[in-house]
Amino acid sequence: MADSNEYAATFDLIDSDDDQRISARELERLMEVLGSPISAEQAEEAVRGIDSDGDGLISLEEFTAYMGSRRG
Ligand SMILES: [Ca+2]
Ligand SMILES: [Ca+2]
Repeated sequence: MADSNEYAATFDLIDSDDDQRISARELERLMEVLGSPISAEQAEEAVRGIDSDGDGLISLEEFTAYMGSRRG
């Protein structure tokens, strides 16, 4: 059952309510913890940029694609 997805642990960390989706609220909280607070509007904008199926939430699949593309 080993998940080879190296981003799954990070994803779980951000997904504080364990619904397997990252919401704008969770992203906002993460940035606050990281010491780079963003507004709710900025969080929603960031989610929209990563959310490829348009459900307003980031799935592990979308998160992985985003992180992978950032690495180049
Ligand atoms: Ca969540
Ligand atoms: Ca989505």
